Amino acid sequence: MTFINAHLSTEQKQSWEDNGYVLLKNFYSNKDIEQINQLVDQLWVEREGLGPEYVVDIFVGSDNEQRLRLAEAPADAREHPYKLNDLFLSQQKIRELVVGERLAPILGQLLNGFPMVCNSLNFEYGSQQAYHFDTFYMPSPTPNKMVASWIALEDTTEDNGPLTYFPGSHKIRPYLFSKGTTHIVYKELPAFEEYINKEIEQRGLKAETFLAEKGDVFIWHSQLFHGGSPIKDKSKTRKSLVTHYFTNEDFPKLNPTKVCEDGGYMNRKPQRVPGDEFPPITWLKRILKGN
Ligand SMILES: O=C(O)CCC(=O)C(=O)O
Repeated sequence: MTFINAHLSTEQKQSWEDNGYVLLKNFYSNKDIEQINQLVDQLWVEREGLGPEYVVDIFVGSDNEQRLRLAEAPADAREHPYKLNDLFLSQQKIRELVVGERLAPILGQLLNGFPMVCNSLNFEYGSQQAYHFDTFYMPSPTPNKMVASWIALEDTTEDNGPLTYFPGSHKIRPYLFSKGTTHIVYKELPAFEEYINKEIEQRGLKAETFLAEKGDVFIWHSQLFHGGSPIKDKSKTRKSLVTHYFTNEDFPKLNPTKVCEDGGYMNRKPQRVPGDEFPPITWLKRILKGN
């Protein structure tokens, strides 16, 4: 399949090549975004009646971090950093935003393939996640056949934990851990850090932060080194929606559910929570093995 180059401007294509990201300013309207914010509000209110497909990580970044079903989350969990996982599995409004007819052709162009959502994360606060490559967790079978979109569900400021990244870091040769892949081996992080710090210094790369406006969409390359800045004012929310995509071509046995002509999503099981019975193999490993 060949994808036409009709959706991105010359500057945006240049930014993808040079910096490893594309910014789509004011891409979604206030109305589009408010639908998502209202949906999240409604899910929290009605959570006790929700099914097992609603999985949340609560108290993220603290000693009390845990993964559980949203139905079992205590009300105060919403006042601290959390990740509401994979709403695309059940919510059409999320699918339409993350891989609907407006965004899917752009993702397809960047991936040169049929974009397929593999996971989504709704944040209400900054993630404060350490700098990382997404290929630590979701390496695509074919290198560079994965991208992520970040949709601003409200404005970002210096205080509420903006997204941060090193433009140009996607050109750094991917670090291979001892298993010969980019998949993270935690005890080898010190060696990785030595490698990446040296690369960043030699290339003169400088971290930038993205002060987003509600409705902006930022798309990054799977090898862009990025993370979440510390939240300076803990009372401030920073609502955002992050989605990671593979291509259908990389998973020929999968039959993604189409959201529009140009994109779809993996119709897969929700994430396991502690206590679940099914075998101790993650959905991603199952998919990578082709079953
Ligand atoms: O939104 C953020 O702060 C970072 C999210 C992120 O790094 C990710 O989901 O890969």
